[in-house]
Amino acid sequence: MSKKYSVAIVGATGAVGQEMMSTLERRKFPYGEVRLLASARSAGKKLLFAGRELVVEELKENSFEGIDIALFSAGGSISKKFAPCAVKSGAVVVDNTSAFRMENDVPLVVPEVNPHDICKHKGIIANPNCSTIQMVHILKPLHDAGKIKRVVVSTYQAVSGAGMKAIIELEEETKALLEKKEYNRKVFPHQIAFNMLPRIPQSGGIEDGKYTNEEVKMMKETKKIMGDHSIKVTATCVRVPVLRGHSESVNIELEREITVDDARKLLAATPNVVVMDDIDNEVYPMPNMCVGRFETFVGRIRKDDTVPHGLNLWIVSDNLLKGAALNSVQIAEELIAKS
Ligand code: 25A
Ligand code: L14
Repeated sequence: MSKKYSVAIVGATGAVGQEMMSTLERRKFPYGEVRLLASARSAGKKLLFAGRELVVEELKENSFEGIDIALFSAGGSISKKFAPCAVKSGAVVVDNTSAFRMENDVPLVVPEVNPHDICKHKGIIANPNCSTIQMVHILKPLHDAGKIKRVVVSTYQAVSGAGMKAIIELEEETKALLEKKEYNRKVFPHQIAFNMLPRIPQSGGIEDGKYTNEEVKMMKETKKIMGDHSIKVTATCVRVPVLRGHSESVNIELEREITVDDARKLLAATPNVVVMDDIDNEVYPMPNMCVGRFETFVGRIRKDDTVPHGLNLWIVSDNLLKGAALNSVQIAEELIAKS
């Protein structure tokens, strides 16, 4: 009989945790025991997994006994405190937060881009930022073919990136506005319904000349994942009133020419990428059609004549899947394949 792995999900009741559970099932991950962990608020709650009811337990330092793989998605401070406990218990941690991503001995992995980095882990493997994952998934084959010198990206990010409470805020605020009722915001600093916010808050900090944390993450993580610190990246990250699915306008400047046709061919041959590029017939990726899908979608591929070897692209993916839960489960699968 093939080996089964005990899996813990930290933050199981959250927007990402729920997708981790369904992704383990959908991909027929070789799980044995599945342990659902969350805060004391959720302890005792029953969640359906693979046709069985599992009881959510409160996350504690000794929660990881007998666990092989721990998937974390309960925020950076929880990971900082509890990931070392999981490692001490003998588990390998796949961490979905920004807590360890830029640390030297923590691999930052997108399995289609840098699977070889996984084997360098010392107990923790980091899952990159959602906007970065879908961008590098598309940029890697173009970089290999023509060496990317510079990237200018603008994101259009769904509210689910900010968790379950943000999903509820967009729904309730939209309803309140349509019914001309009062609404008391709890998550976003301004109205998000019928509006957009050019700031993705994360731990409330702004680094490096007023770039937001999300923008800085895209700029730094791209270099680490692609293993090339010479790529220049500048980003503007915007929250839009979409529930699920991040979109990105990406402009790249290459060292060598790649024609639009060749870019389409390279991308169509890339695992888990779908090219949807036929503007005359209204075919292009949109967030509503990527919900629940595992792939990264790309379209609107155009030559940019304003620089020597420029291309414009439009990239869309489900931020809770490729951007979070799916990428984490794929990392766990690679880990097993390499062990
Ligand atoms: O710190 P970061 O990295 O910046 O991340 C911040 C947030 O971003 C989400 C995630 O939110 C995280 O909290 N996130 C992280 N990485 C992400 C990624 N890659 C990401 N989002 C997208 N992509 P979330 O809402 O999706 O998930 C939160 C989960 O974390 C659990 N949690 C929180 N504090 C915890 C904890 N688990 C253990 N110990 C702690 N101290 C959280 O579980 C959830 O699973 P929960 O038990 O707190 O509650 C979930 C249920 O309870 C309700 N609820 C929430 N707050 C309250 C509440 N009910 C009453 N009062 C409250 N104050 C929720 O409705 C939910 O049903
Ligand atoms: O760094 O709020 O993984 O949309 C993912 C969700 C950053 C914030 C991360 C959001 C977070 C992002």
